[in-house]
Amino acid sequence: MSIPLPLHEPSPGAKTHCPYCAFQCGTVISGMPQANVTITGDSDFPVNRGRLCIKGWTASVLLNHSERLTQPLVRGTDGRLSPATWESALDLIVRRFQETQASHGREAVGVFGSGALTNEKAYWLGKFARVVLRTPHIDYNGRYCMSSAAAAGNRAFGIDRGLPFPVSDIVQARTLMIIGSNPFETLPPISQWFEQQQASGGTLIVVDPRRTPTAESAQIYLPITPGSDLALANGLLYLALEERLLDEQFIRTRTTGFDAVRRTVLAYHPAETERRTGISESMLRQTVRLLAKQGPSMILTGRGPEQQSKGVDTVLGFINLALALGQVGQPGSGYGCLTGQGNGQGGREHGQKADQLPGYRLIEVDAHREHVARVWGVEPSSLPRKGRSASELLDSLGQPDGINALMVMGSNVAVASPDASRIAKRLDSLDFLVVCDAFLNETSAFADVVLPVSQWAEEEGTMTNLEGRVIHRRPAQSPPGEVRSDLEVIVGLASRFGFGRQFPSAQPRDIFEEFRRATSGGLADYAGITYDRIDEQQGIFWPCPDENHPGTPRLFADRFYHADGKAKFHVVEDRPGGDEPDAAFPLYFTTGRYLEHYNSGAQTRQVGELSKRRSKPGLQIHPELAQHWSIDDGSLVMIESRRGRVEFFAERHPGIRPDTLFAPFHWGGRDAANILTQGALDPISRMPEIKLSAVRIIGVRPPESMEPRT
Ligand SMILES: Nc1nc2c(c(=O)[nH]1)N[C@H]1C(S)=C(S)[C@@H](COP(=O)(O)OP(=O)(O)OC[C@H]3O[C@@H](n4cnc5c(=O)[nH]c(N)nc54)[C@H](O)[C@@H]3O)O[C@H]1N2
Ligand SMILES: Nc1nc2c(c(=O)[nH]1)N[C@H]1C(S)=C(S)[C@@H](COP(=O)(O)OP(=O)(O)OC[C@H]3O[C@@H](n4cnc5c(=O)[nH]c(N)nc54)[C@H](O)[C@@H]3O)O[C@H]1N2
Ligand code: SF4
Ligand SMILES: [Mo]
Repeated sequence: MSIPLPLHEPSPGAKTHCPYCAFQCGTVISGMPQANVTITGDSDFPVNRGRLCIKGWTASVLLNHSERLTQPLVRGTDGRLSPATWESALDLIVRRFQETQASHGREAVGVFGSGALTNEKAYWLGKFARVVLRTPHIDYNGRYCMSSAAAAGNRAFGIDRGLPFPVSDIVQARTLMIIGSNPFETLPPISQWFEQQQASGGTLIVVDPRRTPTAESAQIYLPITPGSDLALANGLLYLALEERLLDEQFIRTRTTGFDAVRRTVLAYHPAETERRTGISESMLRQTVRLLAKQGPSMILTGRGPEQQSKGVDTVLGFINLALALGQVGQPGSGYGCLTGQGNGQGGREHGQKADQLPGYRLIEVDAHREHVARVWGVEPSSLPRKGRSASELLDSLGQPDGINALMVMGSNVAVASPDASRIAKRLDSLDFLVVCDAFLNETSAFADVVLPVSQWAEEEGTMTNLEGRVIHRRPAQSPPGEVRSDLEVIVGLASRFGFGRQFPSAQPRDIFEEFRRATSGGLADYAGITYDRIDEQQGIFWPCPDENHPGTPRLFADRFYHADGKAKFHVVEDRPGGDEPDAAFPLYFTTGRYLEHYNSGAQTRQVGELSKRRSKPGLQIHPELAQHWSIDDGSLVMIESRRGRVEFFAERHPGIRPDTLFAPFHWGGRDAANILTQGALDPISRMPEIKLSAVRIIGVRPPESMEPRT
């Protein structure tokens, strides 16, 4: 079967959005299609207001790139990937999936999705796994990203929307505390909102083991010991109690469960909090007084406190604090999580997470199964139950009772997963791997079939940004060669499996209509959103239950989303991480991002200008620690954890804690920071602990010995 490609006439000056992060900057793509494309910021789009970061305006390079995949590739008996026709590639996938399921059972086929996929793709992929493959094992890279904050939001507020208010609300926060996020480098155009906040007299507090560019811009910087954020949250609440800073009326009328929390935090004495977090008692007192007395105050978290084996409890700790101070609900106040991937928000709402169905419905709730099964025209009992989380799914590859055949759409798991050497072995032990991507990457190196798919500016769909604003990704040019869309891949496979009726179209607009019905009545209700309404209103905030509904920019003004309308406090206790420093591995190792690269680097390492600026990962190290080891800038430093070794070049930086080393995770192979990291899981969110590992320095070579690697 071949589906005609949607041909879009080139439209110079086409407005769309950036391919990368959750800020989803509005962009204007101009120039001749297939050549000399330029990308500029869309000054009409109210989130970035014309600004872009360097990744956004260099993304044009990806469109007509020489390394772009344009034909399906199939691994031959010679072990090499060679061009094949779409028919033969799709036929092969279906045959191998069927053989795997016949010999090992339905659950032996798995699917791995992505927060980079549009809502339409995420929806179609989740339906494909549940209806066609009937496997419970579908999960996605958002598990590494948003899952802890999402679980905490659901527990405390009864709903998970990263920011429960528009970014413009930041301006009204007189006190703003950012914990473990570095938005000046990870969501750069957001800095305009912080600048405005400070210009109108607001105070910015940043909590990070490194003095990042974001921390540099703050009035108060708290250099926290890695992994001690939960102790900080409880310690601040202790001080709020002691100094009688609580909003008792808010606690009484809008929340439940505070008494138990009050009892537990009484154990978090300031001296102990100071010892645990490395933040002085006077700084702790100053912080809590500002949050309580200089309101409205806002607390935002990023991946620092979330990517820990206690990530959910940590976020709940900060939500407890915001609720106890009565700082939730009015403009300029509240707790928010800064979402990461382009569609990190929508990606977690529409059914590619192991426990979820579209509209933020839950796969283990009968009423939810019935609604979605009705829309899909299948028996509710035919839908699988909850499957394995991302880390557990990957760890089961090739194992007894594990996954034998896997399809990956939109993630470079070989680079992005903790304990990467172990994941490489797991990928290698698969019987069959399919990767859909626009470029080859470290994961497709293990693939049996690679399918070339279209990129953002060649396709249409909706994305949901960090504010919960649903936006319109518009096509600017048609895809090259034989490239097809992810949606066409799914439809091509489904029809070969005999499910053409359930997957009647690969057109995003058609799929969106079914998707609206599937989400209708769910928490993440998109039923009232249409492409036209998005265009007219510069995006629509969910929930939006019908076409006359204006959308919901602000949640929580009058009520929370639990049945009683109240927010819930949760008792949370500090505990050690999965791999704390000890005598043998005395240093903290943490990871994060450079401004110039995006995630696994699969896309940005293809962009010459970005690679020139940052061609490999550096190791951030405090000058005192460096001196102890005779490390200069550029020295090659071998780092070891209990999982493996990586050699980085040193970058001395007085802004990092002397007990902590930092490296970005944007590179693969021997440069992969994830060789060192560990995957202890949060018991609730199943988030792996990529922000916290114990390491030691085992060797130093001088800068001049830098020879090219073979
Ligand atoms: N340039 C760029 N921008 C991006 C991305 C990218 O790869 N590159 N990726 C996008 C995605 S998917 C995401 S999820 C977001 C992530 O955005 P951020 O959350 O801002 O990014 P990270 O650099 O992962 O982590 C933030 C900070 O956490 C700190 N940290 C480490 N350990 C701890 C700790 O124990 N406690 C505390 N409090 N802080 C700690 C790190 O030093 C780091 O500065 O960025 C998005 N935007
Ligand atoms: N040590 C450490 N590890 C981390 C993190 C960390 O902070 N530290 N952060 C984690 C986080 S927050 C995240 S989000 C992950 C991200 O890491 P990954 O899951 O690897 O995500 P990306 O590198 O963004 O993208 C992966 C691939 O998707 C492709 N792609 C993009 N759009 C599409 C599409 O529409 N369709 C298809 N088929 N392919 C597409 C790209 O070309 C790329 O090859 O990494 C996690 N890993
Ligand atoms: S990477 Fe993020 S901040 Fe940079 S231009 Fe793209 S959407 Fe905007
Ligand atoms: Mo992320």
